[in-house]
Amino acid sequence: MQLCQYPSQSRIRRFTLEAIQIPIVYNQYGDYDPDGLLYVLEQDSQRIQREALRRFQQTPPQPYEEVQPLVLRVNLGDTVKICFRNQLDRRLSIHVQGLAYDVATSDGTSAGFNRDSTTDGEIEYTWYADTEGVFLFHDMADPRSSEEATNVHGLFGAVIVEPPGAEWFHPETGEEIESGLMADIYQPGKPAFREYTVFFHDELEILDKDGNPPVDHRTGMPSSTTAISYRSEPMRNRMPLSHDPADSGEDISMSSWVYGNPAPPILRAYVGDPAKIRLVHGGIKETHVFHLHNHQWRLEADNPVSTIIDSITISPQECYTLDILYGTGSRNRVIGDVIFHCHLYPHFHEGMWTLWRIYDRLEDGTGKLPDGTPIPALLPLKDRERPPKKDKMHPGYPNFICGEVGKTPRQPPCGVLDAEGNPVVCPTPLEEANFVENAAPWALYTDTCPCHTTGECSRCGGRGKCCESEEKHEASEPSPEPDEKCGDCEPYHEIDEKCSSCEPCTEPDEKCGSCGPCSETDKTCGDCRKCRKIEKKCENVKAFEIALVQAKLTYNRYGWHDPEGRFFVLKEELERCGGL
Ligand SMILES: [Cu+2]
Repeated sequence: MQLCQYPSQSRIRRFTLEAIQIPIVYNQYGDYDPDGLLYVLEQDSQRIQREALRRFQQTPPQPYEEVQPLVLRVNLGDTVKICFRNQLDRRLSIHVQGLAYDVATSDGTSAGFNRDSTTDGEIEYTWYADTEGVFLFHDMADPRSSEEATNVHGLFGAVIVEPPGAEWFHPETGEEIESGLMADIYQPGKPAFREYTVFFHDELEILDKDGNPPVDHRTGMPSSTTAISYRSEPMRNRMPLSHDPADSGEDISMSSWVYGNPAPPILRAYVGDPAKIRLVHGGIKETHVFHLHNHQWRLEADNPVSTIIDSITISPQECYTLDILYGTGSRNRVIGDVIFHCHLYPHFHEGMWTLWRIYDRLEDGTGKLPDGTPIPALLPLKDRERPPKKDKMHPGYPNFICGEVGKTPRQPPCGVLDAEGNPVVCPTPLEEANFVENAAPWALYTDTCPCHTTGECSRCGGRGKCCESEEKHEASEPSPEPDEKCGDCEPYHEIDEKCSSCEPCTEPDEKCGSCGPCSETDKTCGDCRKCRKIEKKCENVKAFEIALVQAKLTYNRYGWHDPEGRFFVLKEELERCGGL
C-alpha cells in the first residue's frame, strides 16, 4: 500500500459490452434454456459463444463455467462509461439501478418525454460510482416478465463499487480481472477479503436434456426451475439411491458423496478469511429468502448495533452486501461445506441452493475430490497467515472424511448413541487426526471452546486457559493405560491413547490415506478417545432416546390419512406398545 495516494475523482473506467443469445445449460443433467441471453465483455464474446455451444452439443448438454452473469468492478468516485454494442435482432438496453446518471442519455429506457436510450445498434451510457456497494443492471428495452422478454432468459448483471484504491484479482491465478462473480479484493488500510457475487433468479424457461419441459419423477407433475447465477440443482435430477425412503432424505439428496457438487457456483475460502457476499436478485417475478448456515451479518453493515441476521428477504431487483461477521467459518471457525439456499422450500427443491466450501489446508491446484474432480487452486489472501500444507494424516477437507463416492454418507462419528450409551459410529484414525483440539461429539471439526471463539469463557474468565486445565484435569484422572504406541499400527496409535481393544484400527493401517476402506474401522470399538469423553459427559445428562417413526397417520374418523406420516416417539413408548 502506498500512503497518501488519494483516489482520483475524475478517473474514467470504460467497458465495451455485448448481449449474446446462446443456450444456457443449468446443470450436469442437461437442463437448459434454449434462448439464454447474457451480457458479456466484447473481448470475451466469441470465446464464450464458441465454448458454450461446443458443450451444449455434448450428451447430455454440459454447462460452460464462463457463462455467468456479468459482474464489473469500479472504485468509488469513478465515472463509468459503458459502450453497448447490440448485435441481436431486437432493441436492447442497459439500465443500472442505484447509481447516478443523466436520465436524458443513460437511463436505458424509452419512457415519457425522455430521449429513447435503448438501442438496436450502439450507445454509450455514463454512470457515476458515487456509492459503495453492488448495483444491478438489466435490459429495460423489454421490461416484461414473459418468456418473450429478456429477463427470464438471463439478461442482467451487476456493477460493484469497491472502496477507493481497492484492486481485484482472480482467486485462483492472482491475475487482475476485469469481470467475474468471484474476486479477491485488496484495499488500502483494511484487510483483504473474498468477494462472492450471488444472483438469485426464478421461473426460468427450462427444458430437460431431451428438450422437454422438466417433470418431477416423484409427482409426475411439471417442475419449475429456480436458479443461482445461471445454474440450478433441482432435486428432481437427484434420483434416490433405492426405494427405501431412508435413501431419499435431506441428508442424502444434498450429499456431494452421492451426487457430486451442486451446479451453482461454490464459494471457496480458507477458514478465517474475511468475506463479503454481494447478493443480487436478477429476476423480476418472485421474492426469495437468502439463508446462509453457520454465518451471520449485520442488517446494516456499518452500524455496530444493527440487528444480526442469517437470512434476508430479497425482492426482484434488490441488492445487498452481506459483510460476514468474523469471516469465513464464523467465530467457531467451522471447516467443510456450508449450505446456502432460498428458504422458501419449493424454490430450494427446484434448484436454488449451493455451498460455501471452507478449506483447512492449502489448495495448490494438485488436489482432487474423492470422486476424482480436480480441486482448483485457491491463493491465500496475502495479508493472512498461509494455511498449512497437506500431509498424509491431514489431506484437507473433505478427504479425511470417511465416505464412499456414490454411496449413502455415514453418520458423523460420535453423534448418535446406542442403547448402552456408546456411539454408533466411531471416528476413523484419519478423522480423529483432523478433529479440533477441543472436539466434542457435536463439534468435531469446529472449535466451540469460548476461549478460542468469544474469549468469554466463564470457567477461566477468558484467559484462554480452560482448555489447558481441562487437559490437566483429564490427565489427573486414572488414565486407561497411557500406551502411546501399540507397535504394529503406527502412526495411528499416536492418536489413540489406548490400543488394547482397537483391533479394527490395525486393519486400515496398511490401506489408509485414501480413506476408501475406512468404513471397516467404524465397527464400534467403543474405546476411542471421543467415546470415553462422551461417557464422561453423560454422567450429568438426562438422556431421552427418541425414535423417528414412519407410519400411516390418520387425521380424522373419515379416514383421511398420510400413508407416510413421520413423527417422534420416545423409545420406551415404542417398546411399551410392542412396536408399531
Ligand atoms: Cu425463493
